[in-house]
Amino acid sequence: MHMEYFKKIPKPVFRYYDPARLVLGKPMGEHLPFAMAWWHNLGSAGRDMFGAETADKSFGARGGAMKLAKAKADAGFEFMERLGLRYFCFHDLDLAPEADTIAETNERLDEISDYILEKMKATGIRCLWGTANLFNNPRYMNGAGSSDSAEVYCFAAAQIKKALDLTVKLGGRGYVFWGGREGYETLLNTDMKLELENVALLMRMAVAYGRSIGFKGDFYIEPKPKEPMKHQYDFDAATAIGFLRAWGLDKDFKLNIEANHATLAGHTFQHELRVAAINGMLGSIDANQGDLLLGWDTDEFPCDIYETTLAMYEVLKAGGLSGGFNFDAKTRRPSNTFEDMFHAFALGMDSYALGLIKAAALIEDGRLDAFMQERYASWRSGIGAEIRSGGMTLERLAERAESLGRPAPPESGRQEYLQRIVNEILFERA
Ligand code: XLS
Ligand code: NI
Ligand code: NI
Repeated sequence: MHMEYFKKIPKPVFRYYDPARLVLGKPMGEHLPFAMAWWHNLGSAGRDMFGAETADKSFGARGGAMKLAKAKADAGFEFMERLGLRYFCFHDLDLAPEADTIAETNERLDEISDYILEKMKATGIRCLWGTANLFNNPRYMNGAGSSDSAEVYCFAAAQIKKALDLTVKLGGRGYVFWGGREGYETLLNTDMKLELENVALLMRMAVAYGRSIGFKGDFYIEPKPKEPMKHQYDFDAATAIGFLRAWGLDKDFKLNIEANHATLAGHTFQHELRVAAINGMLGSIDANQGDLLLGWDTDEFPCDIYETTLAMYEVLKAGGLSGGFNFDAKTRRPSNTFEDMFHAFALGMDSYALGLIKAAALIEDGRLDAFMQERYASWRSGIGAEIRSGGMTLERLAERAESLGRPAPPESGRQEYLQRIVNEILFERA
């Protein structure tokens, strides 16, 4: 038996998260398939641009890369079990570090994924999604699928192929493309058209390969407007959807929406979720929170109940996620103990649980829906219904306008009334 890492840390007591509690007739645990991000929780130790690591994530391992990789897996499964997390997400190189050759790296990945698979079998913990880290190695400095170099592109393909093998081996529900370096620093040196075409070709090849090895899940694009690149091609949900449709990838892909990426793009999280949902592409969520005073991806654990409520409102309205809620989040640099990791997940899980409870209450209350019904009533009968049926012409509408004389002004949008309802439900009822 390996060592226990977290034995001394008291099991967190959840205030709202109760997987068995029924919300809108479904257990909370089914509404909220939470996942641990391997990279942050087992990898990030607080290094930033100005300072060294503040936490110790060596997990007592000594004597080489594979020892550490296994210690991380041990710690990760112990952590997930203690918290009741049922899923994890990974990049290929989170599991084991890159070696000198592709063959050696793949050997390492085979070994560690065998090890992880055993732990999955023993615990029932599953894989939400996998991905390839196509941003760390210097070879990807100009992008992976969008690199200027065809040779670099081949390396990216090799990594995606192996990451798909791993995702299938571990039974992942999804496979993510987050194009951190797919973008540019300056258009002076960038053939944007060629780069975008190449990214699409790479995704097509990934779909073809994935399906050929039995991957039945969804591929996801995770939009982000910038960072590390000055401009990222998958800027936001609308941009990614347009791209997927233009290349016929929309049947195989959905979106993985990250809260912090939404606000970096100048949108609310709710906006990005709505855009994905109305296009039938809301797949999965990277559940974190940004800092609106900072222009980068701070990846904080979510604590803003107003935001988790509106997010869960969108998720419930969309009929749930085929993916899940991945805490792509890390403790703040000065929160450098194992205990902080438990507080962080308890914070995130409770924030989403409370958000779910409140979103369900908003739906059951019915006043928001009732107002929406009333607001758009003119589209359900008469001229509105005729327009909606698609058979109208501009000429006929112009005639109709003339016959109206002076049209009545539209009704009030009643924003403050609606915001009062949200506050009432958030703060006056449990
Ligand atoms: C970075 C992204 C990354 C993806 C996975 O901003 O959020 O962590 O989720 O590559
Ligand atoms: Ni993310
Ligand atoms: Ni991010």
